[in-house]
Amino acid sequence: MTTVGEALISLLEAHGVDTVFGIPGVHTVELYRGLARSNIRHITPRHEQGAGFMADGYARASGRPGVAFVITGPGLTNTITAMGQARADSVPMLVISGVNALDTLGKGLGFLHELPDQRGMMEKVALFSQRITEAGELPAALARAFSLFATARPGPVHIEIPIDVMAMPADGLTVASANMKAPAPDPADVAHAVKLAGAARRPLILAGGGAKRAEAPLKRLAERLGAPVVQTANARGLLHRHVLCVPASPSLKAVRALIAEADLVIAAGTEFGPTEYDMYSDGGFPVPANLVRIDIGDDQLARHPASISIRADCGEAIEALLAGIDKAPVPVCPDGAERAAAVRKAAFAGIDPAIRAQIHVVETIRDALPGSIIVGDSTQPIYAANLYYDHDRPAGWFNAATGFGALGFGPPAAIGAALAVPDAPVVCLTGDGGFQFTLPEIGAALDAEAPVIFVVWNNRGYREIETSMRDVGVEPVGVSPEPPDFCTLAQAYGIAAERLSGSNGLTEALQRAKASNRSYLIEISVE
Ligand SMILES: Cc1ncc(C[n+]2csc(CCOP(=O)(O)OP(=O)(O)O)c2C)c(N)n1
Ligand SMILES: [Mg+2]
Repeated sequence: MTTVGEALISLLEAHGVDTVFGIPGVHTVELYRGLARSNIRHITPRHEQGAGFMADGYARASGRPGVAFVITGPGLTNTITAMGQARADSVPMLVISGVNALDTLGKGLGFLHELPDQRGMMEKVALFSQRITEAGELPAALARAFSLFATARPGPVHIEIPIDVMAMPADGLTVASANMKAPAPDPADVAHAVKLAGAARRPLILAGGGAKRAEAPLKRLAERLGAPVVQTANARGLLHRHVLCVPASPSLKAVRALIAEADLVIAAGTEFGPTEYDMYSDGGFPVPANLVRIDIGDDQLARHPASISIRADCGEAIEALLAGIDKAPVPVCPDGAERAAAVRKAAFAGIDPAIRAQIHVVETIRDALPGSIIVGDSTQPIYAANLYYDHDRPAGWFNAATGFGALGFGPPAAIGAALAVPDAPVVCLTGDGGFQFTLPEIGAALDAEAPVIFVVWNNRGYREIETSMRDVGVEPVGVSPEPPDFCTLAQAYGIAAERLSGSNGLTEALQRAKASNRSYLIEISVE
């Protein structure tokens, strides 16, 4: 006999899942019956929030959905923060949890791990939450999740399996085919956009996280139009060192001026979120007159109306635009590269010198470890580089400092990234405060042989928050939690560690870390 739990594992394998992040409990032991015999690798974090963030980092680094297995009740509530982050950043994540036996649900009898309405709670954060009440429902539920990940803006999905259902017979279940084809761009919309491009003299491209796997067509479009490419944090790594690359926040004055003077803006895979476009809450983002939006999500397109809304995968839509542009008399903007260079210079010059020094720390990491994935937490050098920083690898720069902004994201997300892309060096850059949220996950990095280099920016407290208090005349309170001795802690876990005074010697320390081929911790003691 095959049980539902065993069938679930086979179906996940059939959907291409190779890793799950989870903490088992009595409510999920039946999920592990099939796992032990499968080709799926199981990674055990130290807390379910870590499972969610690892799944997130895995997905962002690889483009493949991240999967978590958690128990009902506290296992799932511990995962919600990571699901909130995945929802905000459109990250494909499948969370599979147990739930108590079917005939006990909703009665409030006080069974172990019971919540009043687990699915109702999950529906508020997940794209959908579905309970499996009999074996036959499982293939379609999974197909629904994987199809959504591929054909709309992705996000977290929750499937719960009651403990009695997990053990039920499920012989003969086969995988339900999921529609994985993203909507194709409407030819009339594309033709309309090509016409606008034909009339434009100062075109510009805004690239968001939705464009990060479309570097080749994006580059061709930028070059064909002579259009500077402004990038949100989630797009960084595209067009590294290209003459048209503007790796700078659309909240910066100089970048906004460039956008304001554009007579055509093509926005690819960006939600115009205020933490990117209005970081200083001054409402000064210039709404472009001729705006062509490309997005895979119709709900997202509806939120910010545009002259033309193209619902499609960014890469496909850009290819379609290029095909149209090649057939039409569309001019190349002759001074795009010149204007991009001027804006890069002005944007960087407009940033406070202390923040520029923090950007330099991130550049030092990039240059010491070419082609690395840098996963950030909410700490000063990450905020700084989100303002201005040109990463050298598409999909190689991500953090939770924008959007949902969950502190503690960095360490587990970096572990997920390292497991997803084993040939890239992976660096987690975290502050002393954020690191303490998820510090025990360094143990999971060691177990999983994920050679993450943890770089801790230790300024002894929640400095960015302290600054925010001082800026508005609030006497700082609650912002100086004393950090532990991170190096001794790392060593207690069996992880080599070294402390630097400032960032001097960072390059050499990173090279030692990389050469060790294991997890490693570098503490930057900030004066
Ligand atoms: C879950 C969560 N709690 C609280 C915050 C608010 N918060 C944002 S940054 C920050 C301080 C982080 O301190 P640290 O990691 O040391 O970075 P620093 O600002 O000192 O560089 C806090 C408390 C948050 N973003 N997320
Ligand atoms: Mg700090």
